[in-house]
Amino acid sequence: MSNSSNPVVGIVMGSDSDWPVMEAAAQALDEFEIPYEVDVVSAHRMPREMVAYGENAHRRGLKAIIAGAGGAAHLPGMLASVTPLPVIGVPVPLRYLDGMDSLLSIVQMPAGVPVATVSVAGARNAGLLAVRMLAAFDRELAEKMVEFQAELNNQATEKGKKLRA
Ligand code: RP5
Repeated sequence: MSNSSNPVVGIVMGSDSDWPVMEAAAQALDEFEIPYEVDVVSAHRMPREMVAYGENAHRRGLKAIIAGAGGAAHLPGMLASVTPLPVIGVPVPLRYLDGMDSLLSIVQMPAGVPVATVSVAGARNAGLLAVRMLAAFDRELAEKMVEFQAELNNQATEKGKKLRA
């Protein structure tokens, strides 16, 4: 799945069962009109394809990878070990352990192989972080992010007004 033939962000996950969490990343990218692709690339069930995806991602024009996985969540870290691109890891909570297993599997990377880990089920922030990465080299996109932040401010201010009334 993709929203463009020239995606700049890859959203990948260990299983299609991760999609209900991961679709929030796609939604955030849609809001900023960022072209992306979506795929299942399991570190454990399809390791060779996973390595090929990571090794080729920058040559295909991707600028960042958002990788979600649950349980023994090795996908983000393994991708980070074979791609030069920034990898944003999304811990997907499974039935047991409240996502702590996924979080710790993703966040505890050895020095030299960074993964920017968002909160458990934090796929929306993963999408927004990818937008910020792209905005660092795109002034128009940076201005869109400024507007987005102003809107967040307005919403929070309105909530405060309602509570004070
Ligand atoms: C992980 O195993 C996936 O990322 C998923 O969160 C979990 C379970 O996968 P399924 O058994 O639902 O395919 O690799």
